[in-house]
Amino acid sequence: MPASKKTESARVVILLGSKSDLPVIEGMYPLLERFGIRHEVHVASAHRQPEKLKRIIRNTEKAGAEIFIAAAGMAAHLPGVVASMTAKPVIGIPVAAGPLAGVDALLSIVQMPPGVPVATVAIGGAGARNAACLAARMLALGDKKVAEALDAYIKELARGGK
Ligand code: RP5
Repeated sequence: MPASKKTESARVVILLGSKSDLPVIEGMYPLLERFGIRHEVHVASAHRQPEKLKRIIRNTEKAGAEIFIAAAGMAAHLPGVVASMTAKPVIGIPVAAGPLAGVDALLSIVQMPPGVPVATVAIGGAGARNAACLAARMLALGDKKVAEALDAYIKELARGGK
């Protein structure tokens, strides 16, 4: 597993359609760390391991998960399937995994039917970083510490940071 914080009480659960998606989410860890957001990562394909996926969602929700982030490539149904299994906010990251360079995944993730939303970010690593920032913005609504860390980050961006 990557260098993410694995605890029993992750606030953000990151789900990947395949181990091959791991490099895409690397840029999320430093952001989640600086925002002080406990997180954990699981690989569970919506197509190949639907029962495993269901179990992970059930168990992590029970343990306190507040937001799910799902990254997948090609016919990327993972974020939508996650949104069908939980009422918590779901953020989808399209991964450039096949000959269509992630446009396939983008359209698969963004075109959800009414009532089952997935907040879709950009394709690849930039989108993954925004997924971390979006999760922080959601948690900041009810968490002063996260709000302060987010505010400091936004000020850093204004000074030319990245
Ligand atoms: C998707 O298919 C995964 O999310 C990955 O992006 C892509 C290829 O998966 P692997 O064949 O590398 O496992 O389901």
